[in-house]
Amino acid sequence: MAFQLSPLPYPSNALEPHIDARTMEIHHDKHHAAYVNNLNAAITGTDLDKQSLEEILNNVSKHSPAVRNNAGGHYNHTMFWQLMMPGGSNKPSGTLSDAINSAFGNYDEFKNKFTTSGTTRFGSGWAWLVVSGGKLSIGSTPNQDNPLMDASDIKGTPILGLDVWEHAYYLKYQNRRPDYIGAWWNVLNWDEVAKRFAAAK
Ligand code: MN3
Repeated sequence: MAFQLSPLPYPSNALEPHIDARTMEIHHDKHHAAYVNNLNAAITGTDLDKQSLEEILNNVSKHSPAVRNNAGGHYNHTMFWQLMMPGGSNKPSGTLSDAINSAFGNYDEFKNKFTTSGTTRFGSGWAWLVVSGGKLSIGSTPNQDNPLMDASDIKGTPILGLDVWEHAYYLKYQNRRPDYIGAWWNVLNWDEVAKRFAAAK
């Protein structure tokens, strides 16, 4: 087995009331598990089973739709769980805060722009904060695409990602994606974003 599903880094009810336990269980144990299983099925017996996830994503335009969707799904969700924590953390500080202010004006402008990127993504996809050439930018991708993919419109190292598929919020928020995004800011782990920012620079 090339790739494995890691457990959630906190109990499934740890993000309540913002993200409910049942949604977390189905999202991790069913959706994410399926991406891992389908990715392994798609690469078994090919030379992709010796590549890292990042290598597969970097050249994804050469691979099948099954590899693209499931490699993206595995990468995106692994990152997504780590980017949340019970109760959230303090707003960004230090060099990350400086980079946000320099790219977007201030924290509130950044938050508005990122929220808009998530609410306006049509259908299923992800909103991203990306580092490229030392600079931050915001964008979104459809389906399970991400900014590491050679096929992506927005490219760079993702340091923050938000799942806006209906499976991420429908049980609690139904069609109210903006309410889900508003609640998600409360469980955001900025320390993890800062760590990824430092590594990406
Ligand atoms: Mn998802």
